[in-house]
Amino acid sequence: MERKTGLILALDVTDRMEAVAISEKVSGYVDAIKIGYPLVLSTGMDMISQLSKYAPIIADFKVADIPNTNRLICEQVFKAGADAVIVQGFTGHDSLEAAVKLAKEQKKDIYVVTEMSHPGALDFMQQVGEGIAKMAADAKASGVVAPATRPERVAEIRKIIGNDLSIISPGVGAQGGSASDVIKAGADWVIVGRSIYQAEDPAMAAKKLVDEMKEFI
Ligand code: O7M
Repeated sequence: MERKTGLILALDVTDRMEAVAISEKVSGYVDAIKIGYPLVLSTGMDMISQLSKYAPIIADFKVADIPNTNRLICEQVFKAGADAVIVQGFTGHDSLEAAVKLAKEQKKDIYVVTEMSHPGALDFMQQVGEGIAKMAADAKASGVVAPATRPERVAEIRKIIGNDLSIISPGVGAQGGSASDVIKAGADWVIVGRSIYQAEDPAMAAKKLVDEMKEFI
């Protein structure tokens, strides 16, 4: 994924027309559009190819299965037109490697969730986040997902993965994180949903974030 603005839209709306209208409005400000269960379950897998004309599509299915099933899922998602798939890391190295191998064959990207951005991530996930980050680097994934709500953790994860992997970071705005703070801590992209798609003027909201990050990118 090429970094021009540092912004990824998380398009968690459930209406096809609304999804298309927002994508059209913000396409000049985003490097990718992340879509997941809310939009795909309500509209269908063809939403991926329909939106791919506005920006590269990151399919957020947080895939978490045995290696063979991970591969089968990623195969279908790439076939539908996605440029990247998000997988969970807690399933371990073999599950991740199956997804990365397929992605490399198809010149696509895999992003691995380390520690999530919500408060409940402290119950279990934070304790394994650093190990998952190391595993993602060893497996040569394209990048990891790390929390904008905890820039200090993003800085830690950056130290572990070095500069070969990207960090894409959700939790800005509605969850309390700051775009410029997490970019300064080492993230390459912020993933932003509600602060853009619920804004009165989504393009203006996206532009504001891009302007805020500009000097740190
Ligand atoms: O900006 P929001 O809070 O409206 O949306 C954030 C998006 O990022 C939403 O699609 C979440 O499902 C996703 N997300 C998190 O909020 N926290 C995480 O730790 C991980 C993700 C995510 O994208 O995982 C791949």
